Amino acid sequence: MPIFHRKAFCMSMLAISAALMTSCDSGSDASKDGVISKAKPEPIAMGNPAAGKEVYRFETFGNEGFWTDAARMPEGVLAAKVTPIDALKIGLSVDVEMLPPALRKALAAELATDLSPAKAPLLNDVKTTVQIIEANAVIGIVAKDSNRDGRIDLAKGDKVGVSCTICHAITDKSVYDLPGGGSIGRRVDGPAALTLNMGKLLATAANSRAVYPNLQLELGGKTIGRAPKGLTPASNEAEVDAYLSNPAFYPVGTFDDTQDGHGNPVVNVPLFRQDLAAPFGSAGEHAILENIGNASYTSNLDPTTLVTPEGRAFLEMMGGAAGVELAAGYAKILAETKVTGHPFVTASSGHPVGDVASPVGRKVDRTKLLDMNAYMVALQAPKGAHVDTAAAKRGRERFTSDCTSCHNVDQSVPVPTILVAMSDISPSYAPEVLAQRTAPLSAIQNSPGTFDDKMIVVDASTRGEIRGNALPMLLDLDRRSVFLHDSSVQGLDALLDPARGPQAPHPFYVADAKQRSDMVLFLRSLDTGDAH
Ligand code: HEC
Ligand code: HEC
Ligand SMILES: [Ca+2]
Ligand SMILES: [Ca+2]
Ligand SMILES: [Ca+2]
Repeated sequence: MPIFHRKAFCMSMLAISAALMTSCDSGSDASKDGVISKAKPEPIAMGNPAAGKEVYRFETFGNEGFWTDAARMPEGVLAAKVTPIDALKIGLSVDVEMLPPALRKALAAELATDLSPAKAPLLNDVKTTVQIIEANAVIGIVAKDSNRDGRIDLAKGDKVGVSCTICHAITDKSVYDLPGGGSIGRRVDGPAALTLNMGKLLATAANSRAVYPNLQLELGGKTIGRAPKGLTPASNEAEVDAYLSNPAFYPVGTFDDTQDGHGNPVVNVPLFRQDLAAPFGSAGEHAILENIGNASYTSNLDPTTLVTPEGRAFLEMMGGAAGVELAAGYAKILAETKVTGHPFVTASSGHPVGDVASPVGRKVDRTKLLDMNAYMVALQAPKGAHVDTAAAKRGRERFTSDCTSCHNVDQSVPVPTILVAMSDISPSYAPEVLAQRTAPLSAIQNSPGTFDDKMIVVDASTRGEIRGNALPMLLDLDRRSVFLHDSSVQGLDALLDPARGPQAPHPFYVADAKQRSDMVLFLRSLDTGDAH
């Protein structure tokens, strides 16, 4: 079992990255306050948090063109007769305060029944789903008055888009909670949507082939991901839906945010207290907060930007021949499925392609991104679990001695900004180089297992940093059931149990079961309050 002596760890890292000099400075007062990195995160540019709340919840920058006309989500909802109960099973959440009072009352009455079609007709009727969407009450699914007639009616040409909240908000469950699924209650922005089945939701669209760049594909005759076979431009709607709907390929609570043709969904993360979270993304690919929002809006929430000349240049820069093949296949699908008028997202163009600030050469309105930054900084983390104080104290002591070569004890200060090299967090990391790229980009490479899959193409080399893992905020852990960014470990006890083996990713264990239990309680109790 690898034992991390702070010094040894820093030495091995130093060989790789001079940036670590700051965090491994021997003058660090790590032992005193448990803060290991003095490297300050980039200051966050901030606008107006109240305006940012609206952006966070409802801004789409026109991506309803993609979700309604290209992926055809509403058409799929109608075709599959997705009832409100089905929507909750997919993990969608409903903001009760957005519902018209009469509907709110009727649904409350039905929720008190056995939910059978006889006793709960509205909850078993797709027409109610449409009503709830039109009321803008499904968190993250944004209905727009696209035909500008002053009301929202999907049957009359109004459209729905997607906002950040679909993955980065929940409810307080005050009205209803479907265990393992969605909930109904007051909106809570910030916590990750851990029970959202994003794969299944994408499959619900009538033209799921439109999210081709985010699927597990066969490129250059090869495929990487959890499915045995990759999808191709010839794969039909049913085949794409089967991939997306299979939680063994696309786990619940994850989203495949890398448009690289690899099947590498990663766990949704919280967006509260983003002043503590830099660098952003599990590969630490973003140092600047607004850049990840821009990337999300300009490519993940409207993938059709990838077949613009700039998008194609970006794919080629990132993926070489595989990127060119991906773009060609995607263009073929868009033509075949009669998707026109793309890209849909409203953004300025002419920015440098491949720059972290404008990957596909586009930028959405910066004022809105900075407003949203302010909101994501202002959102507070939930309180930690109430646990036995003596046990948590023992856990804290063990954590302070064993885990602070990387993590802070105090979660009210920014996480250390270092990236932990893949070989340091995953002893079995043995990447095979698949393609070389122009500096500063690292080579495209893949190691057996899923732990490095997010980073096959995407890593922090775009900003001159190493390939590795950013440190997560150890917050809201009590609500989590799967751990590590690839969703590979079930439960905190399992994460810390040496039974996972010395070669497993994050092999930092507490062998004694009693001490492990103390550590788990300590971790579950963490919040940004006093440092326990
Ligand atoms: C469909 C789901 C989904 C949507 C929509 C989405 N995100 Fe995310 N977001 C994720 C996932 C999954 C991650 C984790 C990525 C990783 O681990 O590499 C993430 C990570 C982030 C992070 C990094 C946080 C950290 O602690 O490192 C930020 C910031 C972020 N998202 C902002 C946004 C913004 C802003 C929007 C809206 C423009 C948005 N996201 C839309 C799923 C989503
Ligand atoms: C070598 C650095 C390092 C050490 C030592 C280390 N961790 Fe981690 N830890 C990380 C990184 C990096 C991640 C994020 C991994 C990922 O992205 O999947 C992480 C993730 C976690 C998570 C999961 C959070 C999540 O969101 O899934 C927990 C919990 C955790 N560590 C606890 C511990 C404990 C307890 C110890 C000591 C027994 C420890 N860590 C030691 C680097 C380290
Ligand atoms: Ca479909
Ligand atoms: Ca991917
Ligand atoms: Ca791999």
